[in-house]
Amino acid sequence: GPSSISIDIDMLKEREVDRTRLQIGQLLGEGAFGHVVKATLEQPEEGDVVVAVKKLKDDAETTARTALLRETCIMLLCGDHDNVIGLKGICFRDGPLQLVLEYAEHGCLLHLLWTLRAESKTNMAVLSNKRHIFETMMVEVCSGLEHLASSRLVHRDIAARNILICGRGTAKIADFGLARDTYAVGYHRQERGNDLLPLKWMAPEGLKNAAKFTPKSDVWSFGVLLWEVAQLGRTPYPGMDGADRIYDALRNHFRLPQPRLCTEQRYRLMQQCWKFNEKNRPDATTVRKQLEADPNGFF
Ligand code: ACK
Repeated sequence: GPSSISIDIDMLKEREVDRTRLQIGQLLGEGAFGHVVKATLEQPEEGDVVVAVKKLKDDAETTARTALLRETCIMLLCGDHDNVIGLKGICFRDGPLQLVLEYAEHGCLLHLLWTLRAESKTNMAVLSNKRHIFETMMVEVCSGLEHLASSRLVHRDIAARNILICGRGTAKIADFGLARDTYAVGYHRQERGNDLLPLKWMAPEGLKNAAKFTPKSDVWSFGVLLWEVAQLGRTPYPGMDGADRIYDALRNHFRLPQPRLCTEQRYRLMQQCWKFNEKNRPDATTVRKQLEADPNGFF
């Protein structure tokens, strides 16, 4: 597979955490090949801190192990940014590989949107009251995307389910399970037959075989994320399934419809993100500036 990314063993050692410093707590969630558990990391000097630990399932196969190692490498290459979930350390000695991640106390954006939708049914005012919170989160995700692009990384799975909300409501990009280093890899084929690919968030160049992903592919997905926010966490393209079907629809100029809860201007921004040719899409910086210039685009 396209696994030409490499990191130095010293980069791992620098970030090593002794696994005996972790007190494992409750399960936070399960992904395709691993679990995420809440834990306390003992830090005698700075004080203990709550973290999220990502680890493989006990029966994980080689492909899953490789995937977690790849994710580790990507997070190391990415480096720290306020709007990317932080890697606090890595456990790799005396047991299976584990990632120690910054804990997001408010969970994922998708769940917040579902809660907001439920609240808005009895009280429409919550939408205008909370508008600025969600506008700010979208600006923050854009800042995170700018950082990824400057590190030549493509996330490939930007979606409300992968935006985590930390203390003081800061939005952070999480789950680098599908991320790629475009500098080292550039071109790669879609993993055919993998039902778990986020087809409804993927740019056409990602839906096609032998596709080239660029940071502009993440801009497409960001447009779908804007749509998810305006639709309070509804699933895009209901009833439309299969990469070929979605690709054909996009090729024929079909796009997600304008949500009721966003302005014309905000919908035009989404449409810019969904230009078929990636060269015609704005970059994350341009998208962020447009969001900042239009602080009442949602709800
Ligand atoms: O949507 P969730 O509740 O938030 O379910 C997923 C699950 O684990 C599998 O990824 C949750 N999760 C992942 N990383 C973190 C984190 N750093 N802090 C809190 N929850 C997390 C995620």
